[in-house]
Amino acid sequence: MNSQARIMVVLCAVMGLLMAFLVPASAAPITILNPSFESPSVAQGTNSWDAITNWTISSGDAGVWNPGPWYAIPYGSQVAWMNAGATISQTLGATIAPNSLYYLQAYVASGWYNASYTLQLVADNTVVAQITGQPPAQPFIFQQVGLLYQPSNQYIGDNLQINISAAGAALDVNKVTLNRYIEVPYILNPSFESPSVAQGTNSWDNITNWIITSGDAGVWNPGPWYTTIPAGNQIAWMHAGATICQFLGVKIKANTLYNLQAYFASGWYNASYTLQLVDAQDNVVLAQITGQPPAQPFIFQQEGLLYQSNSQYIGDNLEIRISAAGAALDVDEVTLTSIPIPSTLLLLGSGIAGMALMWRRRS
Ligand SMILES: [Ca+2]
Repeated sequence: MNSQARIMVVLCAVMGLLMAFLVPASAAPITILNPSFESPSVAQGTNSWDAITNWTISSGDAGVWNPGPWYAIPYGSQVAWMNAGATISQTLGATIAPNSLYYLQAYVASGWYNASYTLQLVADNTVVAQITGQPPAQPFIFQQVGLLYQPSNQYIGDNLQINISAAGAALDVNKVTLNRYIEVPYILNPSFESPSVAQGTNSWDNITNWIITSGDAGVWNPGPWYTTIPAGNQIAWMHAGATICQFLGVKIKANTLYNLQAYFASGWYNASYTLQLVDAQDNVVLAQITGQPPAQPFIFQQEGLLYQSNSQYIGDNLEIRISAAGAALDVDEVTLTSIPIPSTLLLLGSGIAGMALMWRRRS
């Protein structure tokens, strides 16, 4: 590494650190009406029949129940009861926002041994995420269950709907919550708008905040070459054999899920990309993805990878590397975001892997 690169690394580290402090990760609750089934209010030991305020009973029989001494209830004094075959739904007022990870949770219980629940998130009349399971075998004990949903671009702006279904036997439900984890951006000049160049022109071996470690690369303002650019007016161009990287001020945190994404395109048929998340201290590739941009020239497609922090690398700085092979590659809008993994989700490692696969298929 030459001295200029070293200085850039230090600058990146300082600026990245500042950004990390200015934009803390946070969970924002999404409003669910009557989330804990306290309305309509009923007397202890009684229930409503096919009436739950703000919820639609789209199949079967369901209502609210004030069970009194039957239950230790997580919130309030009422639960929703659902017979096997029942589904309750609520369409939320909030629209799906980009750079988000949604976490739907509910408490489920049953007085029967063979009850099962299904939680679903629906967008644009499509089930986008679901989880099915059984409440605790011990009767009348509530357990919190949940699912993660990372929206793909096609659903941004749509309303989310929640479905809860019961099968096998009667199910009780309490306190439904939906949180949006707002992802934290870490990358400088992520969409290659700097240095700014005139339409139809490009920079050569100069991309602000990025280090070109091999081959030739720069920014390009392609104008009419591209009908759609993911962000701004400029993209990065990379010749075959080129690698660009950025050292981030972000240190790897425990129990964190990192999501690295970028848009790729090419004017050639045999271009391929490699996107890597790297431990900069140990020079270890933590996660990578290799593939080809769309066969149709000058069409961008988003690709990405997920990395769940491993205790061995905690405290080390992250680096992003992007490489081109085969033919010239164009890149835009690189995003690295992270969310702290709630402790209950650490048990759902397979669910996270499943989500990654689903997400890749859709993109
Ligand atoms: Ca751009």
